[in-house]
Amino acid sequence: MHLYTQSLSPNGQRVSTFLREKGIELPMTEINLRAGENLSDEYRQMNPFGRVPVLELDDGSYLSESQTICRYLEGLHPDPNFFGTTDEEQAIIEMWSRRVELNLMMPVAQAFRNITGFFKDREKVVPEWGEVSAEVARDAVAIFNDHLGTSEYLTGNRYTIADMTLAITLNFAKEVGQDLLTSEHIVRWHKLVTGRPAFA
Ligand SMILES: N[C@@H](CCC(=O)N[C@@H](CS)C(=O)NCC(=O)O)C(=O)O
Repeated sequence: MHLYTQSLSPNGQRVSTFLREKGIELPMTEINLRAGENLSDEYRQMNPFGRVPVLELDDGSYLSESQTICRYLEGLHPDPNFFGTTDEEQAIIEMWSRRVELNLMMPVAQAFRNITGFFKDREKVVPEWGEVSAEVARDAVAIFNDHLGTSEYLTGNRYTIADMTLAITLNFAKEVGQDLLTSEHIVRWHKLVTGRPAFA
């Protein structure tokens, strides 16, 4: 297997944090997003959407979507478990993962991309959409904060892939000037999660 990634990007961090949590080492190639290496015809053979990360499997096929890559690696290395064991647990973890991705990670990314114009060389930038997205992200964080007032982690008393994605999203948001770590419960939870060695 071979990982193509940009380790500082949020989705790159999702896979690298997961690898550290699992104690897995993989050969990897850093893709220079700024230089548009992910937009070449050659790269798009691996992922037609031109995004990182991509995992090349031993049979020469490719997986993209960071959560899909993590799920595949969990199948190969089941312990420790981050995707749940019973049907119910797996469904609850997936529910929270999708809530984080769709309601927070996407708006944070849209706010970053449309307010800063970071990728204006490759996409249309709409600053007003960036501002709306930043507001959507703030509203979503309030909901996660309320939930974490009654739950140690997103899914009860166990740390999962959903917590990894939320912590990485909040770290990225702060780095790009969207500090969403302002409410009591989410701050408590964030300290707990980012105190793990995989986040060091
Ligand atoms: N849903 C995808 C999102 C991948 C994604 O958006 N990756 C970003 C880095 S965080 C990227 O490749 N950006 C480069 C670009 O937009 O040109 C996943 O989970 O892997």
